[in-house]
Amino acid sequence: MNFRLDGKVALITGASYGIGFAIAKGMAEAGATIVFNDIKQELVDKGLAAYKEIGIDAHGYVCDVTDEDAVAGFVAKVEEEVGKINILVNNAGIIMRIPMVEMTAAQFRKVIDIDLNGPFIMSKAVIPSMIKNGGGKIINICSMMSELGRETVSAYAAAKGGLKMLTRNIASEYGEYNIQCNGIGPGYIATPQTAPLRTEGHPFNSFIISKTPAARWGNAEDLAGPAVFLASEASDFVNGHILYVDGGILAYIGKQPAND
Ligand code: NAP
Ligand code: GCO
Repeated sequence: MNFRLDGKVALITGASYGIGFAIAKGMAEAGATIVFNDIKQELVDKGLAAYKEIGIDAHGYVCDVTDEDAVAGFVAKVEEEVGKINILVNNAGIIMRIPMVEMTAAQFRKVIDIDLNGPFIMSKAVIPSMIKNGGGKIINICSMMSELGRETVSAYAAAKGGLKMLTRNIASEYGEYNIQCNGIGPGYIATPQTAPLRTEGHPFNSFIISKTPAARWGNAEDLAGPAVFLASEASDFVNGHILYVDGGILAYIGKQPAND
């Protein structure tokens, strides 16, 4: 079994901070060279400084994952400046929490564009050279909302449900080229994205803890081990799978009101 990533180039989208940063850190510890992008130079600079602080010599680029031409240029530049991309993690994503009937079609499209079209655009940009190189790993960051719905997140759930099926389709279409495409479905993780739900006294905070057998929010670091596994040779026969890393949420009905 080989869980090491020595000599591999891993591109993690939107990884200046949050889940992407923790996954990149885990992959760097396993030996990979880290490349990441973000939409603003300021965030790329912040990310580069944060990686440097923990001893990682990462390569950061400005690129919007929804811009097909920019992505093609970005991937070509990475291949020229860093090397062939062996691992792609489609992590960049946004959420808008708006009741569906109040949401505009433009807002809905924006979420779908970043959370679903982005992974499609990034994946199609790296797959041809993965095929030429004899294989590769694509990891799509899905969600509880790939399986469950809740009030206010219609666009996000539609995008993450779609991302689950894009994952299975990439596995189906390119598995014969030794490309494994799997998803990670994080539970509720303490990052800037969920900060508005975790404020002191917010009812959602205790709601999530009561829904999670682990009785806590996840940390971004909880995703690192599963991501390294799915990026390594140890998972070479795992394809089209969504690995839920949720402290047990999907297995659980939620805390009973009284223990009887
Ligand atoms: P986050 O803290 O908001 O980080 C997301 C990153 O993506 C940010 O750096 C963001 O940059 C970047 N980004 C947004 N739009 C982009 C674009 N068009 N092109 C390139 N980069 C872009 O989110 P997170 O909580 O770490 O989540 C990371 C991923 O995990 C997302 O796909 C999210 O949906 C998913 N997820 C999160 C949770 C959770 O509980 N936190 C659970 C399940 C799944 P800006 O700061 O400029 O927006
Ligand atoms: C929300 C949350 C979620 C999580 C995550 C769950 O408002 O319900 O932000 O959607 O971030 O994706 O897995």
